[in-house]
Amino acid sequence: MRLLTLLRSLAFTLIAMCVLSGCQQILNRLADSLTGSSNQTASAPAQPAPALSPAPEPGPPSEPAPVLPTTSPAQTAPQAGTQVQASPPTPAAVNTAPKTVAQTPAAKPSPPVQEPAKAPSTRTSESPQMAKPAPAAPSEVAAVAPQKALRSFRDCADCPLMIQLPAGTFVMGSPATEKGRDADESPMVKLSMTTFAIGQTEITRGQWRAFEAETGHRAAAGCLNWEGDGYNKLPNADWQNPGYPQTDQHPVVCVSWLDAQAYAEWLSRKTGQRYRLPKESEWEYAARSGSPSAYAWKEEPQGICAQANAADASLVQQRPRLPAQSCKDGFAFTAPVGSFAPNAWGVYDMHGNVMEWVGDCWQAQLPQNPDQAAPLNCRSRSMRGGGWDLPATFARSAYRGKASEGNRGTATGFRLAREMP
Ligand SMILES: [Ca+2]
Repeated sequence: MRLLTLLRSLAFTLIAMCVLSGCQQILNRLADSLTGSSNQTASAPAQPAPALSPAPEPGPPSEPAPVLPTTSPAQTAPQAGTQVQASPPTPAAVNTAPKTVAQTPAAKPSPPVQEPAKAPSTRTSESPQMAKPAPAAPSEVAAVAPQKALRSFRDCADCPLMIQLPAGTFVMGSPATEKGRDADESPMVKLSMTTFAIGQTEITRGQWRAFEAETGHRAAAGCLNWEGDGYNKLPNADWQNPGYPQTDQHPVVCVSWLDAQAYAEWLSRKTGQRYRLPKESEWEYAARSGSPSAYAWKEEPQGICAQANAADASLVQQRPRLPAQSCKDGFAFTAPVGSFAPNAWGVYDMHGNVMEWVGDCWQAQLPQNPDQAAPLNCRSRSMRGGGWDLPATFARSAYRGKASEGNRGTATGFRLAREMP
């Protein structure tokens, strides 16, 4: 009886729970608990979340590889285009290209121009120009140098004697092998000369005196004197009193390029002919008179005392500080014009005695086209020929000096050229 009562109360409880919370779920739970089976595999824990996180990790190492090739061309392209169009490929080439472009124009001219003097390696750069003409010159000029046939003339009684030089070719400048030469005697150039006349001698003090008397031109006092280690201006020195004795047969000194220009213009007006200072090319043509060597007489400087008036032992007795040849030429200062033998064309004192003004503006290199008009505003003028105050090397045919056109010097004079109609 008691068991029956217990069953009845259990059944009653179940019915009541069904009513309150849903019979189906309760029945399912009851069945599950009785059978031990499970349908829960379809719910929460089966998700693959742990498998996703390792997947992106292997990605990062491989990422830079595809990125690099695309970014580097993008960076180099604009540089190559704007700076140097010619060198596209590597960044290194792009960076260095602007430097090389900037350097090349400056670097090109300097080697052939500046270094010829002593470095044997640089001879090769000049040899094509030098080796060719040097041997050719003597025979060429020898063919046009019949000394006795050269015509000489004066355009007036007091005018300088002029010698008409033959047309011909010659090589201006000195080879790298010439002793004592300077870099500005390069590059050598072969020139064709038309006929012209050049003064047989330097303009003398007597001729200058006549010019000043006739024109009223005055070459001012104040004359530069070579002291061996620099120039000293002698304020009271002038062409009449240069600081050493002269006669009217000596070359005039202490005259500037501008003074000489005035003399040439006066003589041109006086004669109706075209007188002027010789061009550098004309001066050297006349000095060489067919000789391709350093001096017209084809000898080394040791022999200069027999040929020309340079700084010598006579001078050292008067001016002990001046470098000089050890031989004696007999003249401490200027010599009367024509004291030494003329060259093959009958022209005197192209080597030594006084340094001679020429018409050209100074150029650091030999002018390759001497007929080109000179710059209008040049202040430095070329000078040629050495002088009584300088050793023989300055008297070489190719030696080039320069000075301001207003300077006057105790060893500076000039001679004239005349154009032939
Ligand atoms: Ca002398």
